[in-house]
Amino acid sequence: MANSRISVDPATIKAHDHAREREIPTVWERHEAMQPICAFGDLGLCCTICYMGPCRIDPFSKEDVGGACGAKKDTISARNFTRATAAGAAAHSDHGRGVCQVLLDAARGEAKDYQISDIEKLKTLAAELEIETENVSYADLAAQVARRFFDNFGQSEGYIDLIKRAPEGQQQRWKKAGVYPRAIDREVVECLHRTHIGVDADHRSLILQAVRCALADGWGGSMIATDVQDVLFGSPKPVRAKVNLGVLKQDQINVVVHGHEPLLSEMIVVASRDKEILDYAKSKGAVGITLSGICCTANEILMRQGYPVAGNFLQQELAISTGAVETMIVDVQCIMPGLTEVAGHFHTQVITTSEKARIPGAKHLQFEEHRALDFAKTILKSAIDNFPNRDAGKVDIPQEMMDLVAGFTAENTFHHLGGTFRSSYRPLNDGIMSGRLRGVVGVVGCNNVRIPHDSGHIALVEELLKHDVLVIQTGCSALACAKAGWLRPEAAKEKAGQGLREICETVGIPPVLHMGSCVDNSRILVACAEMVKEGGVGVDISQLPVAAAAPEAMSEKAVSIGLYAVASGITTFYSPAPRILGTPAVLDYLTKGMEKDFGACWVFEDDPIKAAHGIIEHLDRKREALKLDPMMYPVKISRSA
Ligand code: NFS
Repeated sequence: MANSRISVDPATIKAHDHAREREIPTVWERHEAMQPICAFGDLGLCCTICYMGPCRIDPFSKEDVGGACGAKKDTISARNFTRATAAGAAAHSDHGRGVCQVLLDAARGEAKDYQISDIEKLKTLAAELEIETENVSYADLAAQVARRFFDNFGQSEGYIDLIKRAPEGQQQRWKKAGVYPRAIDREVVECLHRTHIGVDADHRSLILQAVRCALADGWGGSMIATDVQDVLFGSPKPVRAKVNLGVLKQDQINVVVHGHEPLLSEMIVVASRDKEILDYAKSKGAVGITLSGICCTANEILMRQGYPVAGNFLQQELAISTGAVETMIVDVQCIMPGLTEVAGHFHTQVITTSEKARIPGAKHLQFEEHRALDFAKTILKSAIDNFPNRDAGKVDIPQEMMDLVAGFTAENTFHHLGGTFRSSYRPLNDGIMSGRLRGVVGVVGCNNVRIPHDSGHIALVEELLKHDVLVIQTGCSALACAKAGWLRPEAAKEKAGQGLREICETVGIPPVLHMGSCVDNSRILVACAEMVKEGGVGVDISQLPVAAAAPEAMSEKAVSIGLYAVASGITTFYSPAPRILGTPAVLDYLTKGMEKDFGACWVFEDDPIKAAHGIIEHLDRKREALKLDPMMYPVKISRSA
C-alpha cells in the first residue's frame, strides 16, 4: 500500500515501514484484506436484529421490499443508527459512572489514594445540583454529588440534571420534539427495546429516541465524567508537553497507557515518580521511566499532568512495533485486539486492567481502586522487570516529536481571551461580533483506516485557520493537529488568518485549543452555552456562528457525539457518514429534517477542504442572520485549495 494511503504523519509512515519490513500486519493490512467492504452493510441495509435473517435490502430495487419481518430499508437503517448511538452513549456514560463510583469511594475513605483536587469545582457543582454547601464537609459534599449523579443514570422520574445548562431555546426545542432526556441508562435501554424486532418501525420516531439517548450522553454521562474527573484530578490548566512516537526513549523503560478512564493512569503517574520505583528501574540498567499515552487516556494525563503522548488511535500498534515498549496498560474503548499479535513479535506485555475488557493474548491484572497506588506500582515493577528482555536489534523509534500546549477548558479557555483583567466570554463574543474571528469550530473525533491517517483533520483545520476560525479540539483529532505543530502559540503566526492571529498573539494562545478527551466534548457544549449567556451572538446555540467536524470518524461514540452536537444546535460535518447512505428518508431527516426540529443538521462531506468551505459558508450565514460586522480581513475561498 502506498505510504500516502497510510498517513500524512512522517513518524507513522516510518513506524509502519518498520512493521512492514518485519512482516507484522497492522490495521492497514488487515483492512486491505477485508476488501471489498460489504456494500449492504456499508449503506446500512443489512439487518441482523432477529434470527430469521440476516436480511439485506437491494438499494437499486424498484420495489419497496422489506426483510422477512417486513421491515423496510428506512426502519432497518434507522434501527442500526439508533443502536450505534446507544452503544456510543453507553461507553461514554459507563465511564462517567466509573468515576462517580471512585468519587463516592474516596469520599467514604474507601479509596484512600484518591482525593478531591478541585474543591471549588465540587462546590460549584453541588450548588448547581441544589445541594446544601454550608457547614458540610467536603467528603460529605462529594458523596452527595456522586449519589445524585448515580440517580441521573437510573432514576424513574425527572430528567438529567445538567441538561439545565443548555440555553432555554434549545431546551424548548427538545421538549417540543419529545426528546428531553430522562435518565442515562433508561435512554440506552429504550433504544435497545425500540430496536428489538417488532417494536418501533418508524424511522423518525427511532431517530428521535436516538437523539434523546445522545443528549443523555452529551449533557449527562460525558458531562458527568468530565466534571467528576476535574473534581478528583483537578481541572486542567494550560500545560506544555510533547507528542508523537519520538517521545518513546531508547534508554528508558517505556510504559504506555491506552484507553479512556484516567482512574488508573493518574495513579501510574504518581507511581512513576516514586523514588523506590525509579531506583528499581535504574537497578535494571534503565535511565528512567517514560510514561506516555495513546488515545484519550493520553489526553487525560496530558492535560492534567503534562505527560507526553505517543500517538492517536491508528498509532497504537505502531507504538509497540517500535520494539521499545515494555508494557502497554489498557482499560476500555478503542483498544484494538490486534495489539497482542503485534506485541507477540516483541518483548512487550499488553496488560488489561478493566473487568469489562479482556483481550486474548494479554495478561489481565484486575485494577482495584481501593489499593490504586499499590496496584500502579506493581504494574510498573513488572514493566521494569521486562526491560532486560528488550531486543536492541528490533528497536526502531521514529524521532519525530512536537511541542504542544494542552489543558483548556470551558471555564479557562475563553477567559484567556480576556487576559487577566476581564475574565469572561465577552472578548470572545466581541472578537466574533467585530469580524476578527469568523466563529468557533470544534474539530473532534477519531482516525479511521479508510482515510489516510490524520489527513482529514490536518487539511480541514489548516483551511479553517486561514479563514479566521478559532478551532477547539478533543480526542484523536487534537492529537493529529498537535503532531502538526498547531497547538503551539507560534502556530498563530504560521497558520492563522490575520484576525485570528491578532487575537492569539494578544492573549498568547495557540490558534487550535486542546480541550481534552472525547468525553470532554461536553466542555464544548458548556462553552457554547456560555457564549449564548454572554450575549450578542445569538440567543440559542443554533444561532451561534459555530460548527463541529469529525473528518475521520470511526467509533459508535462518534455517532453519539455527532448526534448530540446536532441536536444541541451545532451543525456537524462528518465523514465517513454513519451507515445511513442507502436510505433516502433517514438521510433526509438527518441532513434536513433535524434543522427544523433542532436548528442544525448533519453534513456528510468526505473531502476535508470542501467540508472546511462548507463550514465557512455556514458560519457566514449565521453571521449574516445575526447582522454581525463583516469580516475584518476577508480572505477569498480558493476552490482549488
Ligand atoms: Ni474518541 Fe477516544 Fe480516538 Fe475516536 Fe477512540 S480514542 S473517545 S472514539 S478513536 S477520538
